[in-house]
Amino acid sequence: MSMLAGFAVVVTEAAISFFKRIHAINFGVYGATMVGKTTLSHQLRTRGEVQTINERTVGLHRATRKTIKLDGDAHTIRSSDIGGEAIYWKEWVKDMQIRKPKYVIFMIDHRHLDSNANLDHQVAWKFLVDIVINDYWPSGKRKKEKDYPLAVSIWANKHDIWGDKYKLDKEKPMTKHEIFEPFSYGMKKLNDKGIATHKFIVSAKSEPDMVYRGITTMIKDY
Ligand SMILES: Nc1nc2c(ncn2[C@@H]2O[C@H](COP(=O)(O)OP(=O)(O)OP(=O)(O)O)[C@@H](O)[C@H]2O)c(=O)[nH]1
Ligand SMILES: [Mg+2]
Repeated sequence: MSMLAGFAVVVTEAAISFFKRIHAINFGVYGATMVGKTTLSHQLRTRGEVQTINERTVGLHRATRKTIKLDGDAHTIRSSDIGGEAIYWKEWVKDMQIRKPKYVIFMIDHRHLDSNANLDHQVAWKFLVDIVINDYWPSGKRKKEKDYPLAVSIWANKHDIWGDKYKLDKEKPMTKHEIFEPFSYGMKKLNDKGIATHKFIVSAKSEPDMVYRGITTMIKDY
């Protein structure tokens, strides 16, 4: 390679890296109350152990930028923190309609494994999937191509709490873990609509590298 061509490669790489840092990719983070959405938002801004959060999020907190760096690769994302109690689900819809997230993270924890009677995640998931696959927004406005996310990922959070009780089978990939089972029908509906789905296990409170890897994988793979 001539010196000039080498210089051009270096300049191009620097420009791409600068663009990735400046250009924020919209993420939507949703899920039932207490799954760890606010914790995730803090993790993306601080990287480290996030303090225990005792307050429920009320309504929608304006979207903020977060720059994450993993293996020398930096990306800037933008996400809002919205309450997970059912009264705030209409705010998830507004957030999707206004910001049009390219990537959606639906967070869950292990409460449905602890109790068959607990349907918090399943009900919230059905609500989300119906909104995402519908051709129309609830306002009646017809969706355009850019109104659909590229991918929806289910993040099973709090692995530090449930990991010992509901162990990962070493023979099986992480995506086959029983924690994801109730969500497969909704994932199929998303796939049928041409939206990719993804599964991930994290500990938003205490495992920044897992969190950063989850975000980077979504951006790179979809
Ligand atoms: N051990 C552990 N606790 C977590 C983790 N993520 C969140 N928590 C705790 O779970 C509780 C709920 O977390 P939040 O981040 O407030 O949950 P949320 O989804 O924002 O809840 P809403 O605002 O009501 O929608 C808090 O006490 C957190 O400290 C985790 O990965 N591990
Ligand atoms: Mg919250």
